Amino acid sequence: MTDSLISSAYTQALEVIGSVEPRIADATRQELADQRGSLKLIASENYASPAVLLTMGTWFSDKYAEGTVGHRFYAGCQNVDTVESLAAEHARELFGAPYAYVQPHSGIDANLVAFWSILANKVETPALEKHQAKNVNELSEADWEELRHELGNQRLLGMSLDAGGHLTHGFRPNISGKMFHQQQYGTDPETGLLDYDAVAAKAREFRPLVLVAGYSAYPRRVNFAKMREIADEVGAVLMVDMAHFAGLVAGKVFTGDEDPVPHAHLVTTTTHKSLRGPRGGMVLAQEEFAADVDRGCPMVLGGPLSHVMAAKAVALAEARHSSFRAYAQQIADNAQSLAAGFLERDARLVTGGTDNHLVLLDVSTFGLTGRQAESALLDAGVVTNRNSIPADPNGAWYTSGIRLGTPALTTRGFGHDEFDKVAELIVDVLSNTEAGTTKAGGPSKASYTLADGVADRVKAQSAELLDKHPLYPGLVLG
Ligand code: DSN
Repeated sequence: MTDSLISSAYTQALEVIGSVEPRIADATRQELADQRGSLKLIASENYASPAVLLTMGTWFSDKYAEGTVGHRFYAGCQNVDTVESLAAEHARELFGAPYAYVQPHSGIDANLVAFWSILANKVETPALEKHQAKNVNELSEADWEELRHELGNQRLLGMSLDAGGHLTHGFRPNISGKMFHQQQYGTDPETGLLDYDAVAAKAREFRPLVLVAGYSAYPRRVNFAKMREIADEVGAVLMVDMAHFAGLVAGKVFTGDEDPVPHAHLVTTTTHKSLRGPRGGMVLAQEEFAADVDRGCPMVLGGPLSHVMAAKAVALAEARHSSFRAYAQQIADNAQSLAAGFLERDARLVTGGTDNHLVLLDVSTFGLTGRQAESALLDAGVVTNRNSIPADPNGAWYTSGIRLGTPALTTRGFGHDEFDKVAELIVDVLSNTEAGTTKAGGPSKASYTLADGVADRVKAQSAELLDKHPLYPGLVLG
């Protein structure tokens, strides 16, 4: 697609939008300017291609299509069928998965679909026997009353939030921690690394129905073959949430034991992180779960977002291109450069480094909480998010860590030298930030002071990097 086509597509679209609600057109322009002008290091974000973004802005948004391909609850879904079939085909081919369900609207939705499909597939209950129903999809209202109690006692073992797991892996405030009787595994207190023997011991004792692997803030690779051995030994279903690293799987950076697809019964993902697609989710499944996964809508999902499924098909087609492998490898190489840049400057990283797409920086060595560090960095145009570290004394709100990811800036073309400079700029900000005090004079976990001139200095140096690697080069809004 040529630059002038993209420029004129967006210029005209914004004119149409602006003629109805100019403030939305203005905010859209401003968002582009803000994203162009800041160092985006949020590990779960990226920049989708213009083709992916444009695909989301069409009349597919207007169509209802509950059901599955060829089996819809609405008439006139022939084009949605084309879109959904293509997205699923690309997903199966790209990941080598027997089955792909591309309807989930988000990662949490994808996980809910997977959980319900496991319950539907594996749970035999007195309620089912009593009513001689074949599975949970055939229960009456009265059966559900009884079943809710029983399903609540099913066991799930997932990675704890402070070790890098996700809310949906059994964290108490999430529905996954309420519908399942859950326990969590952590990481080794000394090394910060996953201890497979400890996970196995916990699984033997707890005997979960579901073993969840995957993470959103663990800076290392996982051996999914070992996780499957553990699941098999205790008769659990292995569900892997690869939302963060789907791009590294697609790009063949994670292969063999590190590729979850051949090892897990179910793999869930988002499509907008390292995979660089539209905001949405997806479930890959072994055949035995396919029929239950297909009941995701209406079991736990609203009608599919056909315009987003179309954009998933476009993004997955992009990820099947050989250039995506180079991109994925560069994400991992850049994370190494970023980690090395911090270590050379005496910063402390959880696990001492990284071998995926993210780095978890312990900011307590700068005398700061994660919240103070996140805010000071934002003042200097560096967009990150605060994150708990293992055994975090500051809890999940203030935290002691900053999570940094390389997928977005790698899309802009950043390489080793740029990421080394990013580490330098971050250390500059954090070493020039002082924790504040509360009104009563005690230490504050939120307030801070960034020394005069630092924000401007860092912004000026960031601008040099950002100008060298423009976001959507050639896209000029008229
Ligand atoms: N919010 C995503 C992340 O930042 O990792 C996960 O849900």
